[in-house]
Amino acid sequence: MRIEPYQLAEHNASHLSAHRRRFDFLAAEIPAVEEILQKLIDFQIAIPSWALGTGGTRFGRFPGGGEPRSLEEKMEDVALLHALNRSSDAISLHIPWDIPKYPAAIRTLATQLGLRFDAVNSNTFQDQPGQALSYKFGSMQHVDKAVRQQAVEHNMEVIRHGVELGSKSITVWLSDGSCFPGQLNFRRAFQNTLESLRDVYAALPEDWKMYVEYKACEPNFYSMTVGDWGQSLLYANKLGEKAFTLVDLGHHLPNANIEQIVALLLMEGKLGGFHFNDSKYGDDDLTVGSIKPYQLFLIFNELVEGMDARGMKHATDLAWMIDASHNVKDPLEDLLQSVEAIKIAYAQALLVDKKALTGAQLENDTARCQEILQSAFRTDVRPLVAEARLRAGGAMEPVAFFRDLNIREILIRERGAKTVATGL
Ligand SMILES: [Mn+2]
Repeated sequence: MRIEPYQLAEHNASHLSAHRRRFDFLAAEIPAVEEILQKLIDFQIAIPSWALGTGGTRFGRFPGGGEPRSLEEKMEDVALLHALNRSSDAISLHIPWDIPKYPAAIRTLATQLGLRFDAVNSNTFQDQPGQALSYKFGSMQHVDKAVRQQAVEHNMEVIRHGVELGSKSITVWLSDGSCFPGQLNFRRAFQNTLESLRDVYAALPEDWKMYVEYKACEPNFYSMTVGDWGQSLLYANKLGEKAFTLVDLGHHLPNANIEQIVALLLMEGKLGGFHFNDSKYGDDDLTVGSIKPYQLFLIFNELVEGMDARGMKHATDLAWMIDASHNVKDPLEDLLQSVEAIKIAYAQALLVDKKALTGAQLENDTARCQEILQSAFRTDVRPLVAEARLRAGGAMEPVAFFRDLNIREILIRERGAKTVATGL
């Protein structure tokens, strides 16, 4: 469905006077407000194709209706999100769930919808129908060269699909590892994986990047062959300058200091991208900012500080993506909330008084350091984020707009109540 400009205008008009009051109050306190607004307008977060349908757990799935039935409809849903928040101008595809049958037509549709293709994602964590060899005991780490070769060829195919669409990067997440002590020779698993990744790396086009995503556990529960940022960084360093580490917020052991990981990867020039989600226990894939908003702010504080230290462009020099999916919310409302949480944390990080913080750090004034960080975190920046969205042509209150227009009901009428987005 398409959002008409008059619908946005009516919605925004109804919220305008309250917004102006809040925004003017806040803006008066922020000297660099125009600069911050521009950064917020520029900052875009890619939407993964698999987040547009209701997620499941291993116990069940409760589809909500009106889910996209095809790649085209997934792109329409992302365009809908982008129309509301003006911050979701890219889609990240998963192969083989989203193989474009007619790439030229898909590219044209993307242009019409104003969307880009973010990183393409390969899948060697499942066996696909008709697949010759099984990934039950791993893919790139497998003891059988033929299985490794099959995984390499799949990744090369993913790159070819990405090239057809104008994508510039591939994210490789491997479920490889072991469930029981003794099952794997760790060194052999690493070497096999490195050799496989090297073959894929060699097939990268000149202007492409490869993101090596790590995960601490699940589906393997004794060891993961790309289990943490150190292992990912080892692979990335050995592969070459087009290979980077990708941080997924849900892929760490409990209480890991993710902000420190981010700072060091940025220092090494090896942070490639981000998968945003939130979690209480493990890879819960909950809405960004729903459980630990302070941690998200601290991560953004390191991102902003580390990118500025290297003269990087916040909006474009790293790949920003959401990777969340679950059972009990409307997926589009969930994504609107996630994008909002990311922009709030980013805006708060932009408010940190860096000069004062550096001064306090150099004087070992620990209490002052905390005051400076928490002063930014406790600022209600929602009017700033709303103002940026308004100036970019979006909706003042995206979730309210989504509900007021009964968008889910319209999608159910268009697509049916029992549609299932492809994927797990
Ligand atoms: Mn991920």
